Amino acid sequence: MHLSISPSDSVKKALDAGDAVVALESTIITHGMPYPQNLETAKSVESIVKEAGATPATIAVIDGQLKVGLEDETLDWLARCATAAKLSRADLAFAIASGGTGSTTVAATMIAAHLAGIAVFATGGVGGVHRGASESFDISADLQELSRTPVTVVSAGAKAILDIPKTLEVLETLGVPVIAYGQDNFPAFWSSDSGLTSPLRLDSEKAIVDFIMARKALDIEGGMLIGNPVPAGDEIKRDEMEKTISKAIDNANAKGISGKALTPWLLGHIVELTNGASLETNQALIKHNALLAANIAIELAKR
Ligand code: PSU
Ligand code: MN
Repeated sequence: MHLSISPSDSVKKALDAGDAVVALESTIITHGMPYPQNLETAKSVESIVKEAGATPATIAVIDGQLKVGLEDETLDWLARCATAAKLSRADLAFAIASGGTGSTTVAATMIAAHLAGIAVFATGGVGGVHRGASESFDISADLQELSRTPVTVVSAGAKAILDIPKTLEVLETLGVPVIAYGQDNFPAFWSSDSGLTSPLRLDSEKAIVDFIMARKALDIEGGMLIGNPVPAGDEIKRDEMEKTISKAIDNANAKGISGKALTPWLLGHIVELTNGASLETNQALIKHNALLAANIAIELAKR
């Protein structure tokens, strides 16, 4: 079987010219935010990347085709599609082989980006070790992916619904560099500060690209995780968020929500519990990440 990636015209042109391209995931569109905020956010994230001087490549599987860069109509359609599967490493190829349609998580977006030749990717928050993982064994495939696929992932940290200390521990075990951007502490998605010191800190795009190049020169496999703190004006403080999160997790447990459904369910429920405030923060942080990712991709394209 011959797998063809289907890059959009603009992505193909940018890749052929060696210009800066930023990969974007689609699970945040189909499972991470409600319509129409999901579409508005996806569109403004693409505009931010373009205005910064890079080309956005939103990734998804549509009718068995691995799309790298979505046409406006397709993005519009996907944002309203209630039946798209959530695809990670385990099921990306399944969707392609069976002609299915699905959105890509951080793990699956990294695989597709690397295949297409894209080295930088912007998301909201990566998956990680869930609270209670010692019982549930629920650890996102995003972490393993970071250890094997050479893509730099710009996030606002690990979602605070996770066990962040254990997530950092697993990343260290897997040899994944974790870098806080412009501060000492690792950010916690809705909050700029997780209360935990980040293993590494860098303060400029140039320093990040120097690090990417040094890892390449040493032939070290895998990607790296950048934690870009949510802007101060958009954050929800950690203490305030923590109350909402424990309530949401209790409700998820009471309803028996688990597996792939857990992250989307919690995100949706937290939007309800915060009367939409968490959604606004989510929108702000992903836009902020898109800009940093574009600047890293532009710096990388110069080398
Ligand atoms: N960040 C968001 N919203 C999301 C996600 C991340 O702001 O919906 C998605 C990403 O696609 C991430 C996935 O890869 O959640 C993690 O899911 P899980 O915990 O099931 O691996
Ligand atoms: Mn999981």
